[in-house]
Formats: sequence, structure tokens, C-alpha cells
Amino acid sequence: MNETGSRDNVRTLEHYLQGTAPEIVKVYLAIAQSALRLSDELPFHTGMTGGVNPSGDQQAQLDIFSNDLFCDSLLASGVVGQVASEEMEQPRESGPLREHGLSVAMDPLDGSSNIATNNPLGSIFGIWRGPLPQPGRSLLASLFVTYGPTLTLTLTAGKKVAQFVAVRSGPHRGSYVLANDGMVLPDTPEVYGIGGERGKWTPRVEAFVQTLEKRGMKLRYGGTFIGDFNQVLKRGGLFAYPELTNKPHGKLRVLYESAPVGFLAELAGGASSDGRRSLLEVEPRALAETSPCYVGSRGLLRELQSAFVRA
Ligand code: AFP
Repeated sequence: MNETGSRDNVRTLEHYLQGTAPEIVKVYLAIAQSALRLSDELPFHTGMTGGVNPSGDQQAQLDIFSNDLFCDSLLASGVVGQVASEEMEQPRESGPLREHGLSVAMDPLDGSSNIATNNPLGSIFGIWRGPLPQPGRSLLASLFVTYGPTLTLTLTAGKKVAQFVAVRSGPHRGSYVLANDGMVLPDTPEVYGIGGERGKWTPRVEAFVQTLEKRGMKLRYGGTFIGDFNQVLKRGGLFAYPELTNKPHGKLRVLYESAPVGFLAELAGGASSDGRRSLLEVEPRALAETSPCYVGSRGLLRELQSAFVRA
């Protein structure tokens, strides 16, 4: 289907990526194929492993399955030297490409607590050159996948943001087709979703959220960063996993989650922040480092940063 949902005049992912750097194309296609496979496998790996990841989150079978699937396909692409993942203590590497090849940081299954309830899931990828950690401002490209009613890929290679939908039947079966090109994150804010327990928000977070409620914005929070951000990308508003009184650096990992999404948001005309500067300026010293994450409409983010400075 094209941007109007019609099955005519479709443009496939491969066609769209003509003109993109060949190394990035290889990474995108490896992720696209693995996401289709993961989507097919979702019903067969629904249990928990009993283990925890390096951040202490309970690991689901799907966390491990998706991690191995994406790691294997990325390293087999022949252009990736390092894959760092929210699910692994140490990156997996392909020796000869480690220094100068591409590096991918990923959250292979975002929102694993949604597995049991069949709510949206996602996967997030940031692509850099050379070993990680690196700040978001050095990103070459980023991409996220949503496993919702449809399987979508939203990507940028540093210019425009485009969204593709996987087609499961008909002549284009097994391909991704362009659903939205040159996406623009609306500056008129409509929805917001804020993570963490409300009682643990810091006073300045609480005060800012009250201003959102007063201006009539709608609360939309589903517990998957990617699902919630995708609404903000389409409808304008704010997603935040904020500073908490017991977790001043929030929950979301800079490399695996917030920098790749911040990169995409900014290229779509939106903004990102850790409360005082763009998420792309955060310099993570460790792979699993976290930071407060605010991402959405540009004007709203400007207001948030000014309000935080005054508080
Ligand atoms: P899980 O993958 O452990 O479900 O965590 C998802 C996540 O990292 C992010 O996708 C959500 O926005 C956030 O955590 C939800 O966290 P809360 O349950 O604390 O709101």
C-alpha cells in the first residue's frame, strides 16, 4: 500500500534505499528481514527466562530470541563490526571490522512486559561507525520497528524520516512498502505519555505534566517507548521517561533507546532532551548508561527545558 493505503503504485524499501550508502542499506535490510521473522515467531516464545539483563530487567524468552536473531543477521551482513545490546553485558564483535566497520546499538525487544498482554512491542537500532559508546550526535542512521496491528519500519539515514509497512499477502508479500515519506513531527501537541510512578516524579516533572493536562492534551501511555513515541511522531506531543526521585537518570538507555529515537525525532522536525540539552549531546561513558528522556514537539520541548531551568 502507498501513503493512502492503496495497493497501487507501491514503492518498496529496496527501491526507496537506492542512493543510500550501501553499508547502511545492508544493515537496514538485515534488520527488516529479521523483524519479519521475529514477528512470525512471537507466539512461540512467550515465557520468561528467569534471568535478568545487565540493567536488572527480567528477561523474557523473546528478549533472548530477538537478541540472537538480530545479532546474527547484523554480524553476517559483512559490514558490522560490533553489536551492543540492552540484553548483553558485552558487545558481540566481528574482529576485522571492529575498529572501522559499523557498530549497532539495539534494544531488540522494547516493551517486553507487553508480551503477556498482547500490547505493542518494538525494536530500536542506532548505527554508528567505530566502537561504542559514542554520543547520539555521531549517529549515521537509526531505525525502529513496531510490532502492532501492522509491522512497520521507521528509518532515517540522516536526512528524511520514512515509514514502511510489511505486506503479508498479494503480489508484494514479504516486502516492506513506503507508507509515509518525509515525516514531520507536528508542532501542535496532542498526546503525551510519561513513564515511571507518578509519586516518584520530581516536583518539576509533576509541575510540567500539570501544564499538559491543563492545555487539554490527551494521555496515551502504553508501556512501550516505541509504541508511545510512534503516536507522538504522528500526532505531536511529548513522550517522557523522566527523572525520578529514586532514579535521577531515569530508566531508558542512551545508546539502546533514547539517542536513536532522539535522532529520528529531530530529523522529523521534533526535539529531544535530557532536561537541559538535546539527547544527542549526552556522552555515555558506559554502554547501558541511562538518562532522563523527553522527546516530541519542538515548541513543547523548548517550554520544558525553560521550565526546568526556572524550577
Ligand atoms: P520493558 O522492556 O522491561 O517492558 O521496559 C520497557 C521500557 O524500557 C520502555 O519501552 C517503556 O517506555 C518503559 O520501559 C516503561 O517503563 P514503566 O513500566 O516503568 O512505565
